[in-house]
Amino acid sequence: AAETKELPDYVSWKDADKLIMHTEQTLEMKRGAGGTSVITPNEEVYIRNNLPSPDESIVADRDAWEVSIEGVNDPRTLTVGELKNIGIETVATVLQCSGNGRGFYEHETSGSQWLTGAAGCILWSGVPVRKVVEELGGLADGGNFMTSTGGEQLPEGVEEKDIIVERSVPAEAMENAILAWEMNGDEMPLAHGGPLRMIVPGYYGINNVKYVKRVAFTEEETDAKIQASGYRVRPVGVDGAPDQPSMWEMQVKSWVTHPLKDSESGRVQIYGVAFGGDKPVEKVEVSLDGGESWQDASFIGPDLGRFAWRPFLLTADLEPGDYVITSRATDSDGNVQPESTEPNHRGYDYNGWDRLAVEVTVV
Ligand code: MSS
Repeated sequence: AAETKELPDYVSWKDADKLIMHTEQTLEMKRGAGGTSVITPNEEVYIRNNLPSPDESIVADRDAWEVSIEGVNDPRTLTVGELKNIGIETVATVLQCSGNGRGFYEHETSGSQWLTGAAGCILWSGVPVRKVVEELGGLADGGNFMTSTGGEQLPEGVEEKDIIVERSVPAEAMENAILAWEMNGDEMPLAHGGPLRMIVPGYYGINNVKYVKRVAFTEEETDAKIQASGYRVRPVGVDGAPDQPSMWEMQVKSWVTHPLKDSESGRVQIYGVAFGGDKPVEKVEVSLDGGESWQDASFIGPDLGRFAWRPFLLTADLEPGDYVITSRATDSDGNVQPESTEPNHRGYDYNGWDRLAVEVTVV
């Protein structure tokens, strides 16, 4: 998967040199791409599509795109044009695939063998969902979950519930959620969910439904397969089921993005990214000896809020030798990134600092 192939049409505008193409529907950002200025450029942000991308025609008249809002006292279908008139807010979030790090597990897993690059830090602009709910008379009774439906055209002859991208999150997530039409200052690219995308800060990628056509406050979680049995954390060999934890809030994580290769001795800038998932990241430590000893790193760049990641830096004076460089983040609740991650059937979110380490020879 590692060699560069020609990018498919819907992402032809992306920076092929910075990406690894696993399949036409899954592109990973190379480790070390993305830069140190907090925000990941759109050209480098990973792609994960469970279904083929919709046709370009859905972004021809962006303001005309419709989303139906249900489970409120005054349910209505609103256009993007109308949403733009209700309110605007901007939020920075880490967008990370549930399977980011799958390639670090030792057990056999199906799905893209992502390493660190199914993640980016992005500024989204749109209308706060809570403002839309307010505008439509508030939540109706029994709205326990916020259920978002993707606008893909489904192929004929398949059971809709088996393939539709429809995700439920606890209704409280609405407090921070945004219906976004802008990504890092550009109109939302089709590949990332234009004309309109549900952004659920602090939650795994799958909950950030693209080309969203329906937002319903529902009593129960959707019975769509992608929710009922997909994206469920369970032991290796066990089938997915609704009583297992869903891939909702993200966990504390960090990794080094430089140096990745052999280095010259003397002063070396060691940096990477760290985030707390749905909590702020408080601290990052760096180890040069595979976790034997740790030193505090400092954060660089502006703090864009608790859902963003923070680039970190440790300046070290390195003698010639072999180093195993890794990082360990702590969130504001004191959760520390673990040494290794328990295997789970689908290989979700590997956050162990052991296998996220890089081996560097200094000469
Ligand atoms: N949405 C829709 N509509 N469809 C699809 O497919 N996918 C998911 C999300 N959303 C989808 C959606 C996933 S799964 C992810 S990660 C994300 O998205 C991604 O994003 P981008 O923009 O990067 O591509 Mo895993 O957890």
